[in-house]
Amino acid sequence: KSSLLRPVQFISNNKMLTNTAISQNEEKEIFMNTLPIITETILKNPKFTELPGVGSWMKKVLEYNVGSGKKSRGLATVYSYKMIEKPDNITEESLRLACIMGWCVEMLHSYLLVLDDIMDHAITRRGVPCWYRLPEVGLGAINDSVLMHMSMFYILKTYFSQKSCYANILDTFHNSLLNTSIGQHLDYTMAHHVENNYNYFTMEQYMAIVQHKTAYYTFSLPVCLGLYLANKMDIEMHKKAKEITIEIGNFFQIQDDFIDCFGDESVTGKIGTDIQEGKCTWLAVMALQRCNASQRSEFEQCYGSKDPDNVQRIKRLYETLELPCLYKEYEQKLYESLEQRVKSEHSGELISSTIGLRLFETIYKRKG
Ligand code: GPP
Ligand code: MG
Ligand code: MG
Ligand code: MG
Repeated sequence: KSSLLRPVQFISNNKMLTNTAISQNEEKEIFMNTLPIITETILKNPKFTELPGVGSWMKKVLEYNVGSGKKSRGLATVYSYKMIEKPDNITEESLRLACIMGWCVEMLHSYLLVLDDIMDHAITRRGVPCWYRLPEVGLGAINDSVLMHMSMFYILKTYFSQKSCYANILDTFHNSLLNTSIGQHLDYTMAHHVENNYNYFTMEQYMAIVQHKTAYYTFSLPVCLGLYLANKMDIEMHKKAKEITIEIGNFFQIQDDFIDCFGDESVTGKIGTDIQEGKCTWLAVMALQRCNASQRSEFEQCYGSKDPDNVQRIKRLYETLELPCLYKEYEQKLYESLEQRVKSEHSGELISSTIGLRLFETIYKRKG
């Protein structure tokens, strides 16, 4: 294991010592143990008990779409809460609520993935066929995603409506979804209306896409929820946390783009479609920045094509342009700059940088 991946040793004088005795696997297990509470609560909704056929369909939807996967976002919610909350306030009940909140983020994610896979013509997800590709599902998947989304709000209402931060929590979910759908709109239209004019594939445009479609809901949302769970309402603190989580979330999508092209399907559980779909990815933007005229014309000829030979030519072009190497360097630099920030910052900023570094460590060098 790389020495960079040692557990974050929290600075003891600011009482942010997290329980380093609990390994990441144990944290995941505790989180997983809360899933039955989620399923049970949803299925006990009178709307579903009154119509048992719909209830049993909902059960299938949840079993197939929620619970598998890395659960980065759900776990990030729990980590954030644990890091922000005063150790004396962390109880079994407060941790259970943090896990429930984490599952709400996971449900939002599952809801988005079901729709995203339809839009991206994806084939597999988490090692199994995408939900919409099951013969008994089809485009009914669109409605199933609405069922998941609304059930997420039912969970929030059941467990958090009596809390003073309920309105803030709802607002945070709504804002994240608005951002995500803005990003998804940009992602979709860039790929489908570009008409072989790759002048639109700029780094600025790319950053706007990924910040909206991924960074907000992947890391800003969990950290913001962690702050609310710990009753931290301070606007400045939220602002700082947002800045750093967006930076990490943007990189998370760069990794996703890299893995789509160069990842191992047996690890990622999904078959890449970015080149075929003509997506504005980090690799495509970097390639366009670095290629000469003949490489650019090859790119224009092959990109956005389903022909496996064209896809291979694009992959070879990325390699010729040394993008895998640049990617590794980028990741390393980001890690070092986050470490540096933790070392040099004070008070409010220290909290967000420390959370940022810890979250970054969970995705550093990820393969899936
Ligand atoms: C990830 O993009 C973005 C999302 C999952 C957001 C979807 C938003 C909607 C409003 C539906 P991606 O397509 O690169 O993800 P993946 O590689 O996992 O398919
Ligand atoms: Mg996709
Ligand atoms: Mg997509
Ligand atoms: Mg992707």
